[in-house]
Amino acid sequence: MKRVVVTGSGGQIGSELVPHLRRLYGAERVLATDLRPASGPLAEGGPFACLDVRDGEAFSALVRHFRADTVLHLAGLLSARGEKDVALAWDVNVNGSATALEVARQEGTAFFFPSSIAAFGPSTPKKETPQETLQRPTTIYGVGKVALELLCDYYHLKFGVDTRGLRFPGLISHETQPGGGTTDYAVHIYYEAVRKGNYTSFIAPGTFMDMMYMADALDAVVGLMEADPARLVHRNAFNISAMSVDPEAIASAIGKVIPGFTIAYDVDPLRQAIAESWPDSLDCSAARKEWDFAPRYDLETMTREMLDRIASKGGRAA
Ligand code: NAD
Ligand code: AKB
Repeated sequence: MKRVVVTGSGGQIGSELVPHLRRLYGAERVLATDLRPASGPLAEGGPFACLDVRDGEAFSALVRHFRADTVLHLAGLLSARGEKDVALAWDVNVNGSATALEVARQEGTAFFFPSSIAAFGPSTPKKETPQETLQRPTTIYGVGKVALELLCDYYHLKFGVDTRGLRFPGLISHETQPGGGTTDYAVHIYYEAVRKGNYTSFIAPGTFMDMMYMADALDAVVGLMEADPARLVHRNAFNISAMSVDPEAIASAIGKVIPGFTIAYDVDPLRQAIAESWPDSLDCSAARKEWDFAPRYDLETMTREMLDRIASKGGRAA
């Protein structure tokens, strides 16, 4: 991974992955793209271009002119937003991703696809969900993730494209707000803790989902894309997680840093139903074995860092 094109780079992951890659490989070697013009570090820290991933010709031309060897394809709509606009979610998440994969084939690049815990459904074993198991998701977002996991494997087998993917859990970060997912509460809670000392959760107590701090997610993307292909038994996509938590567990970790912090509940039926259809906890042994996945942050260390960073920005989102 030496010359990289990143799609959807203005989102929660891309806004941190692009600067991370620019530090690793050099600013001029990472082309950030998104639908709309970027401002701030994304645009000022290195090359940026507007790109709708559904436009295959424009996409191919950018990758060719940049002489990219890797496409990291982050553009997409998250789970709750997808349920509110199914046609758009299908168009961007499936048609747009299939276009991106075809560009990678034509231009001879490696391809990274971010799958999700959403690739599982209610019939999947809920605890220590295996790497390979039943995948019958009940959201349009999850259906798209399964389709792309399979398509990425197909492109590897049929055309030799170096496709690799991660099933991200909910990602917790303090740079860019999450873009309409079910796990968003696990970010909002930290902002509200700093601003108000209390939080009203749209996810019910006792609802466990996998989560991970953004720093570990960035390391995981680089670790997987740099991994020796001879060690990879799996490709699309690896279970990864750093913790399995419910809102009470996060609230209790925050309470140790902000005494008196309280949590209340006003459950959103849409996002609660999605959360209940996902696993409680993933088995990440394949990622550990095949490319040494090892997250550094647990709930306590992540909580301290989230609260420190948000407080240092006066509780404001970037
Ligand atoms: P986000 O919603 O924060 O950002 C997505 C970006 O995609 C936005 O900047 C948006 O402008 C862009 N985009 C939307 N439609 C586009 C189009 N047609 N062409 C080009 N760009 C377009 O998402 P994120 O949280 O950064 O997630 C990135 C990827 O990782 C997504 O595929 C998501 O499903 C996956 N993922 C994220 C999480 C998480 O917790 N953040 C967890 C699992 C998987
Ligand atoms: C969402 O909640 O939609 C995402 C995800 C886990 O895929 N954060």
